[in-house]
Amino acid sequence: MIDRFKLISVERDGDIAVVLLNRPDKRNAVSDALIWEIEDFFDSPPEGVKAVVLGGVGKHFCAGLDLSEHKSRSAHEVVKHSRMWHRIFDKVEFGGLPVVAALQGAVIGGGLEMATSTHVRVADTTTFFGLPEGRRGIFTGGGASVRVAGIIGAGRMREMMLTGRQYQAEDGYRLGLAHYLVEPGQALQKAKELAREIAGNAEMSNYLIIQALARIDNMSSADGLFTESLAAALTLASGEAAERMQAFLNRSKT
Ligand code: 1HE
Repeated sequence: MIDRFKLISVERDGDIAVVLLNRPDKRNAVSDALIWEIEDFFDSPPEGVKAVVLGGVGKHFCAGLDLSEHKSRSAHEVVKHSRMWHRIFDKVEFGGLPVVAALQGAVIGGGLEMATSTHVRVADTTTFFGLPEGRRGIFTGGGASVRVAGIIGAGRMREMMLTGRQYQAEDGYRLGLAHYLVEPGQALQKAKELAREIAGNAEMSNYLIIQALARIDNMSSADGLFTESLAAALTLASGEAAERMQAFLNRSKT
């Protein structure tokens, strides 16, 4: 256990780190202090960690923005706050480590924005996904317009926000908000298994899978294909790729 944190718990488990939002009495609502601890973790993950599990203590992954901190902010303060969330969720998505989310209960508003900045998402069947911003008189500010719309499409996201509709676990899984659906209470276990598998990949491959795919998605086809060739060259020309391919061909390791 790493004890410089108060609102998240961080535990080292071999070559993975397990980071849990730890404010269950407030349903893991994201206060400034909490999101700064997430930034602190991703700025300097423990030496040797190769993959991260991100989950929440209690029955809910995360109830989103801590509404109690947002009753009276000026427009300028809100823009700066939103940009701060963008900066920190960019560190989750592009910090260089694969991140597997373990989801249960509420994955709402900023909680969904945080979840969609991870790379692999496991939901148990108690999970529900929502964007209640419209109901609260606000708009998304932590990246949902890009990351949630990128997964379910702007049309579905618009409908979700206008009607306050929540998707239950099964539907969220079908739409790609989660990649795995497991029994209640099993998400953390499954996320750890996946993180260990991912940690066993070549680091350069993991790095490029995280960095390159999202960027290629924003490029023209011609630029994307060229970037793909560069990424392929960086991995294939590495010593580790040669070793892994030889091991496969020797049937000594897959
Ligand atoms: C909170 C928050 C919060 C709970 N900020 N304090 N997010 C929302 O609009 C979701 C609001 N929360 C809920 O809908 C529900 O709390 C849950 C469905 C997640 C859970 O329900 P339940 O019945 O288990 O808990 P509860 O009784 O509603 O809440 C327990 C406590 O957590 C209570 O505090 P207490 O001191 O009265 O015990 C709640 O006030 C507190 N709590 N959620 C602050 N979100 C950068 S843009 C992002 C924009 C957004 O994220 S908008 C979505 C905000």
